[in-house]
Amino acid sequence: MMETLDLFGLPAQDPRQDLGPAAVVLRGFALPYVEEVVPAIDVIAARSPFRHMVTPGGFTMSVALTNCGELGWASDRRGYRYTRIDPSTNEPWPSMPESFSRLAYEAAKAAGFENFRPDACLINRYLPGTRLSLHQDKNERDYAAPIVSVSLGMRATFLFGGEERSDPTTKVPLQHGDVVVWGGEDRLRYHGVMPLKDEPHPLLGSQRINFTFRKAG
Ligand code: MD6
Ligand code: FE
Repeated sequence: MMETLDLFGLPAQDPRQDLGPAAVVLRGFALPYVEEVVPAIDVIAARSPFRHMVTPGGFTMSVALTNCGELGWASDRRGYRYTRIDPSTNEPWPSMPESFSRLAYEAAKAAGFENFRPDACLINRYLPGTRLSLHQDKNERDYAAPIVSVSLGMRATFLFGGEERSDPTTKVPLQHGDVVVWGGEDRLRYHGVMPLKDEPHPLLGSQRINFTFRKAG
């Protein structure tokens, strides 16, 4: 069968790509929100700056992170946890902008998860060379709610594995505006991000920003 080509003669991307029974990539879903959401990143980072956290194993993470929402994800030598107070500023995390909650709610709905009301948004910043090693997300209280993950800026290769660290992984290219939603039986699958190449993005330059929205509390 002949492949569909877009306006530029490039293969047209399927707007939905299933990664599992309850995990889907929604291509470009966040694009209509970019104008509202991107400027808010700087407002959040002015109050709770991006920082490199230390893992319980003593390694400094190559990804820099901050949070918005009632709860924020944090790591130190004692473990991973959600906190109401930013440990670097001793102030509450900045509140979640309405445009963020709306994006997360609509993406979850498009993926088949009704009424998603996240209380936490982890904001990761990747620079060229930054990677995120394979991990499971399991610090949330309730695994019934999905996770909504938004990619902005430079493209990255997302690795999606199984329930054991040693399970084979598939490589999923993620671009500016793509949203991954996962939950249900896929909730505890290992995943990570390969080291980023330096291919500056027209809007965000040499960085990739990822939001992961969760119902953590
Ligand atoms: C990232 N994402 O894409 C890292 N976790 O930068 C994650 O670790 C992640 O995308 C849980 C669910 C979706 C994700
Ligand atoms: Fe994760």
